Amino acid sequence: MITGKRSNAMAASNYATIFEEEIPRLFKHAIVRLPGTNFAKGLTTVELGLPDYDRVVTAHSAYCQALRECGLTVTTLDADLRYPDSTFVEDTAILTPRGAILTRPGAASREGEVAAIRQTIANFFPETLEIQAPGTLDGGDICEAGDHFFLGLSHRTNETGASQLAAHLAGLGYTSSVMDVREMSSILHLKSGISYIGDNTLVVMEEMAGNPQFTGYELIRVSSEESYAANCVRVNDRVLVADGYPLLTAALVERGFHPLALDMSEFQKMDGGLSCLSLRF
Ligand code: CIR
Repeated sequence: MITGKRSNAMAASNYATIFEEEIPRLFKHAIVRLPGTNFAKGLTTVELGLPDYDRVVTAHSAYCQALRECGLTVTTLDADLRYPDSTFVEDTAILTPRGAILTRPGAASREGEVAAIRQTIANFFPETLEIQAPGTLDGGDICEAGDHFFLGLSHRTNETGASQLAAHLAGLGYTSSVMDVREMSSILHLKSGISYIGDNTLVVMEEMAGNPQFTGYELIRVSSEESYAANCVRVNDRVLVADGYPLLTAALVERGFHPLALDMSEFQKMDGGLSCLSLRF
């Protein structure tokens, strides 16, 4: 996407640095985990019925294919029946261009997922930092926006976990700020409500759009009837979005983004969003 702002920057060579900062970082790899046959035994707070396993597998496969179409090499881990929620790999780590931080998921049933993915992450990031007890933190609460990270406090991520992560990120040269979403019963994680899609643009649920921390960003507001779609993912030239949310899709196109719609209905039944199905780096 070449915006007017970016075209101007391209024309003026002394703004080369600004231009570079505006390029969203290029992802080359993704890690995913196949959903297990006991996927429906995972945690959920919504009452949308039980997911259909065949449809889960088909949708997961389409998701992986979309990542490949975006140019990523996908590492696919076997299903892990010990952890029905383990296909939501995003919650286990924060991967940045400057280093990886393993999390400590806030739900007891998911704690072991980190040990199960540790070696795979170590294959790409030889030195990893970690969130330690009593800190808890789910990757779904962490929204990267260039060199700044929004850290969600939720019923999964506690203040200790967020402050440990803030210290780790500061050590890697990133800034961060905390956003408390514990009172927002409609979302599980911060990133259920906001997504950074590059080009200084945040996709934000309408009820969060007034947050002063978003000053200076371009906002794409997601209306309440489409709030599930606020969790979307910029992957190189495309923005992966949940299928069936025409207002957001149109708003993305209008701003020059290239949405790629994916069926998320079965994952939604388990409180899962698009971002949580992969770790991208
Ligand atoms: C859970 O409750 O932990 C899973 N059923 C859903 C996790 C979704 N993760 C995410 O959005 N990052």
